[in-house]
Amino acid sequence: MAGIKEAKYIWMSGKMVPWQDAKIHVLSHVVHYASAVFEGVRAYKTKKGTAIFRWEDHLRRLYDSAKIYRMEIPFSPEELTQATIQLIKENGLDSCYIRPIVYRGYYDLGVNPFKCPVEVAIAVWEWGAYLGEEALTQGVDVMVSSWNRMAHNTFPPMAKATGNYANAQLIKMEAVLYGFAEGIALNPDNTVSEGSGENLFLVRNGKIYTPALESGILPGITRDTVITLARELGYEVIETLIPREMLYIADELFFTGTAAEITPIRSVDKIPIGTGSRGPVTKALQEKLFAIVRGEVEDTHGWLLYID
Ligand code: PPE
Repeated sequence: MAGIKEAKYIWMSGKMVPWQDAKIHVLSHVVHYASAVFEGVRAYKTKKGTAIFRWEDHLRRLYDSAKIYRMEIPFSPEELTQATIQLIKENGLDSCYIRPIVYRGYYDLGVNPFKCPVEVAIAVWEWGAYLGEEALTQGVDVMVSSWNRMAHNTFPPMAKATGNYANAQLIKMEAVLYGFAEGIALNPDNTVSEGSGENLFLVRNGKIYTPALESGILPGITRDTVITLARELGYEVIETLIPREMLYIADELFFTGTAAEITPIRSVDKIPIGTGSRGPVTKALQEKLFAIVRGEVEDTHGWLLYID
């Protein structure tokens, strides 16, 4: 049995394919040269039915990632939206993770990707808490990775490209083998970037800091959500370069991401952060985010796309 919670169908370039049959050729360009860009989105159960959180923003980032890699997505945003809604319905899921992926398929090998077809697949499945069930309340223990994040002019971090996750895997494997839940990578200039699959926030003296876009980060949709919500709660949010040692002396630290949502960090390199448990700012932001995604408060930003 697979670790992933299998659903019934996967959408592949226009067709609903049974989960077990959603296959590509082993000589597809993507397998050899990481020629793919993707997204990770969540749909939540609300009183008014299933709602996809910030779908348009994720879609925009998918087309942006493809643009950077000179890939032309052979479907319009409207087509991908309809495909996703239909897929969630046909799989009978009321909350799920959504993984659209755009990849170079089978035609020829060799680095030059241009002749290989650009194909699209979308999968949906149930995915629980990314860093463990207790992580959302108890927080996680993390380390500063010995691996750096890639520089902007190497593998552009703003593109959510599969190749970037070779670096992410080095960070994650090291952390896991050393007994930590996650690693935080520094940039080549030694400022802080992000976790292997999450953005990072820091609270100190009542102000909130997060690495700026030039810090080798993915421009996270949850990051943007948290910046918006924190400002609404009256906090000053500063996007800047963050030196490593700021991590250790933070009052609170937390990760953000579609999969990780808002996950508190309770220690870095075995140094307890603040009181060593989830802090009040982290908790307030979690409560605000969860109330919005579950449709419990008014969706003033138009962030929810109801599928019915
Ligand atoms: N940084 C990285 C490197 C990253 O992969 C993610 C998402 C984020 C930041 C947060 O971005 P956003 O989801 O838009 O707030 N990581 C995805 C899953 C990683 C994985 O497949 O594992 C995710 O959270 O969906």
